Amino acid sequence: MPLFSFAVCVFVICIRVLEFSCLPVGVYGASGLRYQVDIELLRFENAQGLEINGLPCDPMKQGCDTRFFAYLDWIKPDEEWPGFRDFEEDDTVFEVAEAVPTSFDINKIFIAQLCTGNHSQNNITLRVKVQDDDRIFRGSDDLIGNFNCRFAVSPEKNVYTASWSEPTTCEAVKYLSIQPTIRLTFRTKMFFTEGECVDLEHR
Ligand SMILES: [Ca+2]
Ligand SMILES: [Ca+2]
Repeated sequence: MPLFSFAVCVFVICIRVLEFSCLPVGVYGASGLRYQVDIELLRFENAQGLEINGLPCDPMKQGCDTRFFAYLDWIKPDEEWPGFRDFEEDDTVFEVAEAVPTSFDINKIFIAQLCTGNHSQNNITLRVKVQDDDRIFRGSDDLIGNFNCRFAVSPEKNVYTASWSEPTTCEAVKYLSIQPTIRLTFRTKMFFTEGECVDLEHR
């Protein structure tokens, strides 16, 4: 691996879920101040175990095999779903171990490091797709909901002064209708950091 690529991988922009692992992505020019964004998916509510169309995820009301895909969109955060890019298999971030219960805490944290000079947007959107995983055995996977978790960029001075925002409800993307009993919540924390400023380019 070229030295430059290695240095970028180690020092700069990673989106991480649970553990730090670098995405095989390119980088582009650096300017501005570097800041870190932490986004935590808090809880998912789907007490009735529904798909987006209002039907039960699986026959006989066996619950939902809930699976979450997510990516952080700071390139086109204000655009409509799905934003900057489509979802990929690698975007899986969380799966429930059991089909029931269908409401549960998630508590998964994303971390990204960005540069103020590289993008003019004042907002960032975590795009989250939630589906009932059926995997061949019970037919095709079913969509439970798509969500835009939007927040404004407002880094604190440093990690010591930064604190978590209040829990916020993600905006459900309308598909014919919206299931009001299905809700996803998140919170954020942002602060300026030391170091070279290099930004991420999505795959
Ligand atoms: Ca199903
Ligand atoms: Ca299922």
